Amino acid sequence: MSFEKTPGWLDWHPDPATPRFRPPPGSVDAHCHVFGPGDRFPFAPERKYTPCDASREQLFALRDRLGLSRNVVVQATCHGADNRAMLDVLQHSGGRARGVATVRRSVSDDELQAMHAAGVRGVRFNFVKRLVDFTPREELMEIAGRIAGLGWHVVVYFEARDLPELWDFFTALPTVVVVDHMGRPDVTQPVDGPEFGLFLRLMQEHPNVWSKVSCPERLSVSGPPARDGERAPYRDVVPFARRVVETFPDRVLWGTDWPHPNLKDHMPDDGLLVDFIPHIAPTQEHQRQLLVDNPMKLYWPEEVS
Ligand code: 0GY
Repeated sequence: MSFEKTPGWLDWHPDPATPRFRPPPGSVDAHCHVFGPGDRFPFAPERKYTPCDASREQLFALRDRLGLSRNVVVQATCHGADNRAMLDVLQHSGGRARGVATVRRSVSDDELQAMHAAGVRGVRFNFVKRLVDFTPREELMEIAGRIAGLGWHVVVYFEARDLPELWDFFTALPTVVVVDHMGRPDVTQPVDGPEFGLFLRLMQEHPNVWSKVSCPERLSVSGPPARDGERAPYRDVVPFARRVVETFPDRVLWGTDWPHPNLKDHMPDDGLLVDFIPHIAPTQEHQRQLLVDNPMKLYWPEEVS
């Protein structure tokens, strides 16, 4: 089956630069996706966008090129609750990929067990209205209760302005809760302002809440980076991500977000995204926690002594 891409769709970067920053051995890309390929894994009828293809072979090639060792593949909304493309990655990764699924209330215990055996360790609840239709909170809470028994966690994706309304739901979840992209702050607001302050308070008051310090290319308003060695890449996002890393060094994760769905202005060079890391985690200790220790604890605990 062939699919027509959403008009204006930006394809992933075909030739990313080799990063100047060398990630520590065993580093994990803890937020990435695959798209199709559509002729093998058709996109879901309820999707809000139709992307280009982005296969597991291409994901593994990027992993190696960037000097990373492992992937956490997050189910993309264009596949709805059909997790086959994501599971296919896990099954062909030689144990070097884990997954985060999207499931509906109708999922059976046998299906959850099979996903666990394949390497799924979490479910994602998406509250970004342009990406998904509304799901009642009680349905999500029921799913969270079931996956808690497997030792999985919940990944949540939302925009900063919606945090006040979502607060009670998030803080009632019975699992580790991983927030995508720092809750999508408006980086034109002060890092010490009330909006980001609420997100920091969520993490401060709830030690089960983790954050991905990912997606500077999505959050930045200062535009694409210059590779001139003077300007920090995505410099307006640096104070936000650095604050989270330095305040909660044992609860942060990093990821490329390849193949970067729904970008409008520019497609990032994934090599530059790796070069962003030392700006937000300047010390080797924080780099190791962000890229190795924390994702290993969450996704490969059996390998952590
Ligand atoms: C991201 C961000 C986006 C999309 C999705 O699953 C998805 O479709 O996550 C977005 O459009 O902001 O984290 O990949």
